[in-house]
Amino acid sequence: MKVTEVTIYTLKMRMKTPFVTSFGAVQDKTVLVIKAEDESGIVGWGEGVAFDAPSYTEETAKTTLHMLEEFLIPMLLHKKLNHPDEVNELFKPIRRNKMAKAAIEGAIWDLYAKLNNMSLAQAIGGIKKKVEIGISVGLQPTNEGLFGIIEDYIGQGYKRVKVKIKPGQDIELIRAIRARFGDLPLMADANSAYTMEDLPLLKALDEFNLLMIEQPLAYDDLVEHALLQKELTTPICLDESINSVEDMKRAVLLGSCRVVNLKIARVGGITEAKRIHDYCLEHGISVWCGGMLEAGIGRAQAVAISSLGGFSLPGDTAASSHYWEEDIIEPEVTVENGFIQTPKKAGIGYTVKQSFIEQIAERKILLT
Ligand code: OSB
Ligand code: MG
Repeated sequence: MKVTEVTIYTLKMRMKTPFVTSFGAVQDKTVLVIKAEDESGIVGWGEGVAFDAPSYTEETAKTTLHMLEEFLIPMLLHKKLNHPDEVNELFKPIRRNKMAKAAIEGAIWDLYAKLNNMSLAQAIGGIKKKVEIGISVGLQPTNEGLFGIIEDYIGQGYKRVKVKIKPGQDIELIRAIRARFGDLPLMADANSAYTMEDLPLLKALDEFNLLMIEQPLAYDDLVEHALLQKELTTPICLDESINSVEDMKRAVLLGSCRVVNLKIARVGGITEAKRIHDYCLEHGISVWCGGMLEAGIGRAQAVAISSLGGFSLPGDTAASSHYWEEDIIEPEVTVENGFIQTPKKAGIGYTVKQSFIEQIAERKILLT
């Protein structure tokens, strides 16, 4: 493979409803679409998924665009590659900037799979014909509103429900959901909203038999999560705190979690995500695939990685229609009885709607 030109499209996509977490709301999602063309004319597609504000991680849509334009894509252009794993190695001199790296690395994986006439899932080593899906529901203004949404998604077959919590919207909220929905497979995601001062409250949540509690403490902490896990019967799932296989090793050494929410973008790409998956399998950590409110290309990558054998719990990769009036791929991603079929076609397995992208793009940047 040798990439001879890369096009970056910047899109602003309006979500059907704003997604609210303990750190804020997202309604207009900036989507970077990355098109990488090989010397043979074959095209690979990637997606930049960072948010506009640096509140989930330190990256933003603008910092990822900057890194891609000024550093990452120039490093990659006209370089001969035998395998997409080499991209991870190539980018090692650039510190962090994981979502920027993942955006272009994903395009190289798609290109590689297409050049070898394999599905992305196959290229990664995926084995599952369909992947199991849950729903992540943002904070809602009222409990009644939240109950309506949960009812709707259970009715559609989603396999588990994740709700967001934050101080003031936590224990009574979970109690109310349990009272209303009984033993529904339920978990809570705090997006780092608590500290060890909240230990009594976090311990009190044990009563509700949550599947797990996601990222209760600081985004950059592993030590206090380990102390907390010793105090809780509920498994801790780390999201923000795991950004590399090295982080995962430290978390295992310390006992910081029993579960990991794996997002390709957060860890710098598919190669690193696969390494974390393999490490977790060997060390008894459960793995599932999280979401970044992605458009279709990122969603397709999530489906592919979820087809790896170690993804043993339902992921957050909901149907395209949960987020968008119109997605950038066809067919759109659909969920039936709580499963997405792993596509068999070459590459990401969905067709990218280039004319739709051209039509809605705010900017188009060509790098050669
Ligand atoms: O913590 O997993 C998270 C959305 C935005 C930022 C952070 C998170 C989330 C989600 C939604 O939980 C996942 C999705 O539906 O894409
Ligand atoms: Mg999370």
